[in-house]
Formats: sequence, C-alpha cells, structure tokens
Amino acid sequence: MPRALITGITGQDGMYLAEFLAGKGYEVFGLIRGQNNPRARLVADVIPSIRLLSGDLRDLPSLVGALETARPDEVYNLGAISFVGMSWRQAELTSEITGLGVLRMLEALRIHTQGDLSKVRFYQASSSEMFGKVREVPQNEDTPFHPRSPYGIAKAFGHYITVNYRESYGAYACSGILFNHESPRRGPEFVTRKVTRGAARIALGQQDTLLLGNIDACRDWGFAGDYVEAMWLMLQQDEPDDYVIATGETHTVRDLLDIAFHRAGVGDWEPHVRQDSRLLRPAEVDTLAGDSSRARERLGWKPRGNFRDLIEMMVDADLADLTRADPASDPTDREDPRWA
Ligand code: G4F
Repeated sequence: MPRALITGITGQDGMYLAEFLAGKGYEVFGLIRGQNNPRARLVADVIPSIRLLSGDLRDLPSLVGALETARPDEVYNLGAISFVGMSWRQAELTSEITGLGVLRMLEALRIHTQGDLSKVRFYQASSSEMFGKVREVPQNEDTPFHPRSPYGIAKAFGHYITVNYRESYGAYACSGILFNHESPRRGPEFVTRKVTRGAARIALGQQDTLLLGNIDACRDWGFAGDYVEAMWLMLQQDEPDDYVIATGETHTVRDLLDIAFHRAGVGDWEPHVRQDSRLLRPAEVDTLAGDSSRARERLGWKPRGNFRDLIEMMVDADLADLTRADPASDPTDREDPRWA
C-alpha cells in the first residue's frame, strides 16, 4: 500500500487530494497545525481512513517526526497561508509559512532520507500568482515571474527552492504551477465562493448587498477536483519536472457574477453589488491565462468541466446548504470591510 503525507490537509485541495489518494488505495497521513484545530474533525468526517499527525511548517522537528511516523512514498506540500489579500497584512507570517515552510519540508526530507532525496517523491504547490504582472499571454513553465503580492513572492521562493533541491541534491521534486481552482469547498474569502454564496443568500432573502473589490480582474478558473489529479500524475513520471495546470479559459469577475446570479434565480446582479475601495489590493494581478500543453502532452491531463458548470455547481451547493435546517455556520469573511 503506497503511503502519502499531505500538508495543508484541512484546505480545499488537501481534502480533495486525500479522497483521491485514498480511492487509489494509498494510506494517507495529514499534517494538522495547532492545538485542537477545529477543522481536524471535518477532515476526519470527510475522509474516514485518514491518519492525522500534528506538525507545523514553522517547526522543523515536527516535520521530521511526521515523516518518521508516516514513512511516506510521496509528500504533497499544500500547506500555506493561501489568501493573497491577507498576505499584505501578514507579510512576515506568509513568508515564514508559504515560503520558508517549503525549505523546512525539504530539509526535513533530507534528514529523513539521510541525504537520498530521490527516495521520497515531493510535490510543491506553486501558484500562477508568481506570474503576477504577466510578461506574456498565456503563461507557461518558461514565462518569467513578476509576483505582485507577498504571497506571490513567497510562492516564488518555494518554487525556486524546490527546483534547486532537484538540481543540487537529485531530489524527486515537482512544482505544480496551478492556476485558480475552485469548488463548493472553497473558503468564503475567495471571490468565486464569496459570489456564489452571496448570490444564494440574496436569492433566499438572507442578504441584500455584496461588497466586492476589482470586478474587472480576469482569472483562469478550474475545478479543484481535476487539479489534485494532476498533482498525483506529476509524481508518477520517470523524471520530476514542473507543470502548469490551467484550463486556458479566462473570465472576469463580472462573468462570474452573471453566471452565479442567473443560476441563483436573481437575474440582474448590478443592483446588489457594490464596489468597495477597501477591497482593492495594493497591487493587483489583472489577468491570468495558463498554457498547460506540457501537462496535457506528458501527463495526459485535461480539465473535465468548464467555467459555467463549475460556478453553477457551486451556486447549487450553496443554495442546498443554506436551505438545510442547520446551514454550515458562515465562517468569518476576512474581507468584510468591518475588519479594519
Ligand atoms: O479569489 P481570489 O482571492 O484569488 P487570487 O488572488 O487569484 O488567488 C487564488 O489563486 C491563486 C492562483 O493564482 C492561488 F495561488 C491563491 O492561493 C488563491 O487560491 O481573487 C481573484 C480576483 C483578484 O483579482 C481579486 O482582486 O478577484 C478579485 N476580487 C474582486 N473582488 C476579489 C474580490 N477577491 C476577493 N477575494 N474578494 C473580493 O471581494
């Protein structure tokens, strides 16, 4: 039975990946940060076979200990402060976890494997945020980076240190440059879920107005369930490499609003949406579009659904949740302008 260790197990991607690997017969271990982390229960409910380990990307000994217990064949480093908007407010913490955390995990692997880093396969969750102020359209593995946020800069460090350990120590290490990927499990602070949940709440009369930032931003949005399969495929190749994972389709936040409000049965979104300057970012990534030809050719990977299907699925899930007797409590939206 192959064994996998996942950091960031409590996030959207961690849960989809754990389900996917468990379905393939893996023994899956998830690293859980902090004492009494409330999301540990959710993970255990969703993936009953999961083995939970306590550890933190800021703490090297805990990572070495987790590796000793899990004895993984594959490590997926998904743990990060992943919300771009927050990364300006907590730039040091973001650099510490999202950036230096990658180095710590690679060092923990070096200790665990006694220097033979080819023995355990390593996946690093890199991000299209690294392209930032894009130098070309669409972006591929050779497009230069120009990150625009402390998050993007930390991810660029994580990407390069992964490549460096491959080149310096022969690590079997892959960096997956994933474009935005969403699902009903997406946190409510990200724009897709904020819009699908907002549209559902407005349709049900639970809310009247949705406050947003830059609705002209363009993103290449895919389905998270498809993207975790690409992570696994990267680690099944003879040689490690870096791969862009994207749909190649780009939409604006306005397109997202059109589809979500229509699906929720509200119709016109304009009377319900207000732009709030406090939600604009100090430096914006205006547009992203990925070229995933390498992944399509070498991994045989391709996204299954399209943008409309994805957003409609998310609206339907939010409508179903909000009309349940006990809807999931609305986690605090950290972009709510009441947060000064
Ligand atoms: O949903 P977002 O917060 O995602 P963002 O910043 O693109 O980052 C996501 O994708 C990255 C991959 O490229 C990941 F690495 C990262 O961890 C995360 O998953 O914002 C998308 C766009 C931005 O341009 C933002 O300015 O939507 C714009 N936007 C407009 N109004 C808003 C809002 N974003 C949020 N979160 N909230 C708004 O009210």
